[in-house]
Amino acid sequence: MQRIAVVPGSFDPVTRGHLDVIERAAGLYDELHVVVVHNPDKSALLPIAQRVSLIERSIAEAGIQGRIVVASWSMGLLVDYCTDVGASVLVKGVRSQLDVAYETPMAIVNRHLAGVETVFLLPDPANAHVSSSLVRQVSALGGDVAPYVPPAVAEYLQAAMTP
Ligand code: COD
Repeated sequence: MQRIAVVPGSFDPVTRGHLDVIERAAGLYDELHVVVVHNPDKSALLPIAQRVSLIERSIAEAGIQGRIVVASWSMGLLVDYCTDVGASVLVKGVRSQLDVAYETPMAIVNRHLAGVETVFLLPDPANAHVSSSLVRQVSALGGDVAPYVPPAVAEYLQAAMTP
């Protein structure tokens, strides 16, 4: 039986921390879906299609091995996407107690709703401080985001911020 997992996120934009989780998850499952989901609690910088494109470019640049599908989902519950593609696992990165507190109820509800389990990966310590919101802030204030994001994203943000 194929082991299929989903790595969901806002990915606004995708960071080196996300990419590390994607790469490690790709090594654990036969097929991985990286799914861009609108998070209504956050105000977005990039359109969803642009986030998908930057993830695709970043995965290609990094030469990440494995069968990876990049998609977006706005049709309802995330577990419905999982059911549609035959995925039984969600993979999420947890950097802190705050992430654990945010993710725990969702993990329990997703298991109750559809029997989808959530697997948590600890971040690489080199990326434990990295978040998309930090990247958006540094970029908006004219700082160098290259240490925090894949090259394709750094290039895109630099071009977008250049008057
Ligand atoms: N290192 C490791 N992991 C990281 C790092 C890092 N540096 N940065 C972020 N992560 C992890 C996050 O902890 C998260 O697991 C994932 O990467 C995505 O992060 P973000 O910030 O891009 O995305 P979020 O947190 O805004 O995404 C939230 C979801 C959209 C995934 C979430 O809201 C969700 O699962 N929604 C489901 C909607 C639903 O069906 N609800 C009903 C039942 S719960």
